[in-house]
Order: sequence, then C-alpha cells, then structure tokens
Amino acid sequence: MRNFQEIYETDGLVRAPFSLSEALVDDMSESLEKLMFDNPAIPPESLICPHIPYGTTHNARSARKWLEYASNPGILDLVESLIGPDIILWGSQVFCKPPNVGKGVPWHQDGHYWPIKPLATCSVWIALDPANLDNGCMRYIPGSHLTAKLVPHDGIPDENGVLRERISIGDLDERKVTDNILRKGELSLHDVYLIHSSLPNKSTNRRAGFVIRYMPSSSVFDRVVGLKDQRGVQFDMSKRPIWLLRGDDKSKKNNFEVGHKQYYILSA
Ligand SMILES: O=C(O)CCC(=O)C(=O)O
Repeated sequence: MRNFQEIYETDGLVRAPFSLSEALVDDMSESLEKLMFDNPAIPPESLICPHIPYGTTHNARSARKWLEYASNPGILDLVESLIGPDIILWGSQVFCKPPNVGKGVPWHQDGHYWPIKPLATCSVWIALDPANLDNGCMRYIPGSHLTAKLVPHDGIPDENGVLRERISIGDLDERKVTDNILRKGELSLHDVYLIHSSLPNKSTNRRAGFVIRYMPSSSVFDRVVGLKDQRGVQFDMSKRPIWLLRGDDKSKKNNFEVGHKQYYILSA
C-alpha cells in the first residue's frame, strides 16, 4: 500500500487522510455566501484570491477569514509533509459551480499560468459541497506531472470561460482520466504539473471548492514574469502579496512587502 507522500509523488494528486470539521466547513460555506453576495459581478467559478483581505487589482472583495482558513495548521502540516517546512501562501481561488449552469474548467496544468521559478506549488482543493460525477468534480490524469514539463496550451475562443487557454486534445490520454470524487469537507492536494479539468455542472446541486496554493520558499514568486508573460491569465500578478506561513525564505529572493500595505482593508 502506498502512503500519502508516495501517492502524491506517483499520481500527482492525493486525498487527505482526514476531513475538515463540520463546524469549519459550515463556517467556510457561510463565508462563501458572503463572498458571492459581495462580488455579484464576478462569476462564482472564478473568485480569485479571497485570502487577500485587501482590495487588489483583481482579487474578490473578501474578509480576513479566508486568510485564516489558508493558515489552518492541519492543512499546513499536510502541505509540509509534501513540499517541506518552508511554505509560502501565494494564491487561492473559489471554484463554485452553481446548479445546472456551472461552467467546466478545461484541461490545463496550473503551472502554465504562474510566475514561479523554479515552478513548484501544492494546491489544496477543499470540498465545500460534495463533488461528484453529476456536479462536475475535478478530473485528472494520474502521473501526468512526472515529466515536470509544461505541455502546449491553445487559446480558447470563449471569452467567458473559466480559463483562457487549454491543453490541446491531442496531448491528452483520456483513457487514464480519473475522477476526484470528494465528500463535503474532504480535501485533495495536487501538483503544479498535474493535467486536470472538470466538466460543467448539469445537476441540481451546487459544487463549490476552495483551492489554496502554497509554494516552497526555495522557489521565487517572480513579479517581473508576472507582469510581462501573462499567457492566458486575465490579470497582473506583479503586485500580489504573498505570505511566509512557515519556516524561512530559503531563496532569499521573495518579497513579502509588495502588495501588503498600499491597499485598504475592506472588511475585518
Ligand atoms: O475546481 C475545479 O473544477 C478546477 C480546479 C482547478 O483547476 C485547480 O484547482 O487548479
């Protein structure tokens, strides 16, 4: 039997050995209702960076609670066991697919979009609702991260899609597609090179996931790349604040001041 770390290493995605408490997930769900209410113009599948409790150029108007969720010690212990003790929080997103109309997410590798050098991130996907075949759970290709290479992504004609680019179908081995079915409160962790996607929500049940992105501090969040090489990303990441949640900045090149003070706090 493979252990937690071995599954992450070989498959690129592993389910956590525990669920979050009902009280915490209920609190997150309540925060999600408020987040959607406060951001009526943002599609609920693309609520970017609620963990940043200031208004930035692109993140959803949010509350400090999301930063607390992202700093949860139990979650950080899991992440530490996969990427080591020096952990930087640099991103998050709520992918909430409303019943019947929730959009799918095209096949992609997260790293295609991100200005991190060398490329490294562990994403924690928390199920705020059950995620299953009916409501568009995440799907992935086990082992697709192992080459540690980005495959080509093409532009998508649909301006309103969740992403602007997707992996060319010819580059996919669809026979290996695996569904990441999770109960409410369960969480999975995936690698930056993993090829994954999700289908639209055609069911009558909502499917919401809160994803938190952590990188080892041996990598650098490169704001110059963030500005000039945006690929399919709709916004500028050059002023995004990042947080060193555990350990030291091993690269000694990360900037933990940019983006933290120049914005006012919207709600406590
Ligand atoms: O929640 C989804 O359907 C997609 C999530 C995703 O692409 C990600 O977490 O990187």
